[in-house]
Amino acid sequence: MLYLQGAKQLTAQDIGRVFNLYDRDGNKSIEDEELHGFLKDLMELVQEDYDADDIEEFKDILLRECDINHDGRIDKDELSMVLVSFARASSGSEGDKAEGEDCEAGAEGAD
Ligand SMILES: [Ca+2]
Ligand SMILES: [Ca+2]
Repeated sequence: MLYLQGAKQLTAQDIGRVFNLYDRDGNKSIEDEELHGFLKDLMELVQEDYDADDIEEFKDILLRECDINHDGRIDKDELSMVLVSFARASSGSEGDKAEGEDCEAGAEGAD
């Protein structure tokens, strides 16, 4: 949570830390329950009131926009795009943000 809140000045190290935090079994990807936990934390930052359906919907959007290799998991590169685009969205106008597209643009300079 704390890492995500400080997302405006993300470094590769921060991204690595967030990744390790959520990749609990250490298989280099965030999937299933790990992904669910990650989405839940993100959801709490943007929305006070949410339910399981909101998380499912959020997951669909996130995987559609940021799961570049379409394996249904989030690897570190993909996570960095999620975080960068999320940081951008949350530092700009709140609420009325465009979904998607920013993800791929965020890939540049992520390394
Ligand atoms: Ca994992
Ligand atoms: Ca993936």
